[in-house]
Amino acid sequence: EKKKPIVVVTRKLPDVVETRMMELFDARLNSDDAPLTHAQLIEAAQVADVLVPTVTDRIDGDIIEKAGPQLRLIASFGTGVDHIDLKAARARGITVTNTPGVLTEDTADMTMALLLAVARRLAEGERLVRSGQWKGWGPTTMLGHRIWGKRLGILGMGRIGQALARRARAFGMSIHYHNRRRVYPDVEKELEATYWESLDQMLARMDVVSINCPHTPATYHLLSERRLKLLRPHCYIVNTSRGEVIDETALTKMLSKGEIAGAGLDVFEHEPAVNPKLLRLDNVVLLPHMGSATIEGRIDMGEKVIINIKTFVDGHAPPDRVIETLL
Ligand code: 8YV
Repeated sequence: EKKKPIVVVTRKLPDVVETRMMELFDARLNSDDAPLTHAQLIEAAQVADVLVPTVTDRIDGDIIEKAGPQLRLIASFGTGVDHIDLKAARARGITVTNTPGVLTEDTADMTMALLLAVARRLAEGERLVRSGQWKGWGPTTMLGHRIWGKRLGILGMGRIGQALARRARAFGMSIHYHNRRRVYPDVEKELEATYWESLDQMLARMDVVSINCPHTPATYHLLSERRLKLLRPHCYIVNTSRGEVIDETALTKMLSKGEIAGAGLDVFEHEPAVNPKLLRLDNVVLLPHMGSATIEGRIDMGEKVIINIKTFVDGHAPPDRVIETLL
């Protein structure tokens, strides 16, 4: 019988996923779920045929350089691949895969939840009730803004952007988007979406802006201080993509000064660290990177990782190979 590939998994995954991995592979699991240190990741890369990292493992050039020659595949548990040095992997002939598609709807749900939460002051209201300070209903207390009839600008009209657009339309919002290229005409038509070739011009006209693009060298601080200043003061920002796409320091400053109405953030520039000034603001809703955190989604992600590994070790092209030049 062929020797089973050594698959090193860096974090605790759902039981069903781990059980299946143990059946199929020589799986080395991390039962205590503590993120691996840089040194531990190097050790892992020296024994693994396949490495299964998550967003919390920075697989940099150093780790890839020190990996043993047996490491052929990095099958990431997640869709974003900004934690992996793709160039270094390619230079070493290591294939990289991710798990696109299965967390689209969950992430779009969470984006919609954040959008509603920030515009309708959900977290603030909840804090008020819990504090015991609620003095009762008043006609002018806890007023937010309606989202019905408002313009949503989606930055990044991929799978998640489109799933968000479908939801937002059901809530009566009009859809605007900026993307490197226009989406297919039938998709644009279905979403009744307006394409803005100029991001700057779109930003200046929106009521809500949602970040749904990946973090790549081209999107790092895409919402720079200059661009944030184009937003109108009543605009809300929602981010379920990656913190690095927004200049968090500039955003925090503008939120404190009321130059932007509010923000719903599921991701941060230096996770798990959060700018302490953000924590003091009432007009923000802050979540601990839980956009795709559903039991069903995590199992689907695990299954996708398994299919990618299995296909690869059987000598075929894995379905979710990441090609860095396409990002
Ligand atoms: C995951 C994510 O929780 O897939 C992504 O890109 O950010 C999240 O959905 C995480 O990445 C798992 O590694």
